[in-house]
Parts: sequence; structure tokens; C-alpha cells
Amino acid sequence: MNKYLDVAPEVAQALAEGRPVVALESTIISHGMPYPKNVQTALLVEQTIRDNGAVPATIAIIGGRLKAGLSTEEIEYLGRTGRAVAKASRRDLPALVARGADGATTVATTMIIAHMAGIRIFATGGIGGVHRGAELTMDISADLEELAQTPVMVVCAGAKSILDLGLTLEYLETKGVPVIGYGTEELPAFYTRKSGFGVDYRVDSPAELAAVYAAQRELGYKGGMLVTNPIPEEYAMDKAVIDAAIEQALAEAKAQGVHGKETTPFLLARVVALTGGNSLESNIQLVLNNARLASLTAAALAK
Ligand code: PSU
Ligand code: MN
Repeated sequence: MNKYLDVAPEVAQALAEGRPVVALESTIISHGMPYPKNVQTALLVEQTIRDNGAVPATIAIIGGRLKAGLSTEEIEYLGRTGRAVAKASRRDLPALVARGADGATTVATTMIIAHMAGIRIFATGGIGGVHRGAELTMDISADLEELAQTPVMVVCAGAKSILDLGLTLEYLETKGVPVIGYGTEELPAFYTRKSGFGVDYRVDSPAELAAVYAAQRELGYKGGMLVTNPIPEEYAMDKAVIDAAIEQALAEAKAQGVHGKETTPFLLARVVALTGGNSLESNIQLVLNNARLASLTAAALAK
């Protein structure tokens, strides 16, 4: 066990008994949604995982400790403190740990800590990827490199078109990361069920997902895989509405010179502000949908 890691007792017991566990990230809590919806959602996602037979392990860095499994008070603290909690991707962990600081974990760091704890499946909303204009800015999320090197299955609703989805898929192909569509041949685009880009494989059941993951381990691959699960039809947004908001958010980011780790949180917050409560509700529903699928897949894998 890593000396900096604290696995919550309930999570440790489930792992020791071979019962299903699903990891959750905390950047979505501190940076991805406004308070108090962020806390309510984080707790509802945990409950959804329990209702589907698995144990939730929300991941964060608190006082320099890598936490796999948070208390309600810790989730409340991360949500209330919001963007004042450092957004922690791979390069941030050493300094945060050494300083005894707090950090909200991105997809990359949630994968790192989940893997340290022995958790194989992680549910979230959207992942980072290759940003539009990356041929000049070189802004490519560390999430993609993490998928290439850490053996965790990430269940998401695709990626928002704040990113260049075509280049994101090219990058994942180069890195050997399987991109699976759950019940679809098309990559979902987070708020909408379709992006115009194909996935590598379509899979239609949790058992099949578990089998692909198990085969990846048995083949000795070091990386993980990306499962893209379309937002339920009734919560999907109008493509024209969301595209207009994304274009405006991108223009504002450019005008204000937003760059580096601030880019993704800035764009996400602007899209939510420009589309009102609708996009937030869609976001919440797709995370719940991913939590259900991840729980059922974790259960299939535990068999
Ligand atoms: N995309 C979303 N919602 C999110 C994120 C991305 O639709 O909350 C967060 C995740 O934590 C993801 C991170 O890992 O942003 C990516 O940040 P960056 O692009 O700076 O790597
Ligand atoms: Mn970036």
C-alpha cells in the first residue's frame, strides 16, 4: 500500500472481499458544478452506485493524503470550497502531497489513485482531450496519457465539443486506448448522443464490457479503456443550442487569454452560464447514467 494512500474502511473491505467498487472524481465537484448542486450531485451519484450493488469511492487529496473514499463532510468541504481547491492533474500530485495540501482530482489523478487502491472502474461525466487549436497551443489533456498507461476503465458520456473530438480520437488511437460505445457505434458528445465520429467497438452489456477489460489485463496491456455512454434521450440537449454556447465560450476564452489548466474549467463554467440550468441538469443525469453502468460492470467483473 502506498504510504500516502488512505482507503476508506468500507472501500477496503469491499475490495478485500472481491465486491464491486466504483471510483468517482472530485474535479467535477470543486470545478465542474456550482455549489450546492455539486455536493447534492456527488452524494446522489454515490447513492446510485449503492443502489446498483457497488461501493462508491470518491477520490480526492485532503491534507496531502490520497483518499479513496470520502466522508459526507469531506464531499461537502470540497463542494463548498469550490475553485479554491487546487485542480490536481498528474503533474500536481507530488507538490500537493509534499505540502500537505488539498486537491480536486481530474480523470488522470483519479485513475492513478484508483489504481493504487486496486479499483478498476471509474465513472464520470466527460474527459479531457485534445483542445481545438492544439496544433498551435499543444493543449492536450493529461487524461489521454493516463488512459494510455493506467489500467482503469473510465465510463464517461464522451467529450464536450469544447474539444476537437476528431483529434482526441486520433490521439487515443495512437496511444492504443480502446474507445467503446455503449449501445452505439457513434462517439457521444456529452450533452448530445451523437458527434459524427465513430467509436472503435460497440458493446451492448455490462458483461461484455467486463470481458473486454479482463482480456486487456490478460493480454498484459498497461493502459486502460474508455467507455462512452450516451446521455439518456430525454435529457439530451438541442445541438444548435449547445454548439452556440460552446462557440461563444471559446471566443471569450480566446479574448481573455485563458490558458493552461484554467482552460477547461473556464469553458465548462461559461457553457453552463450561457445555457442556464438546462445543461446542468443534463450533466447531472448523464453522470448518474454512467454511475449505473459502471456499477453493473464492476459487478460483472467481480463475478
Ligand atoms: N470535461 C467535462 N467535465 C469535467 C472535466 C472535463 O465535461 O469536469 C474535468 C475532468 O476532471 C477532467 C478535467 O479530467 O476537467 C480535464 O482538465 P484538463 O483539460 O485541464 O486536463
Ligand atoms: Mn490543458
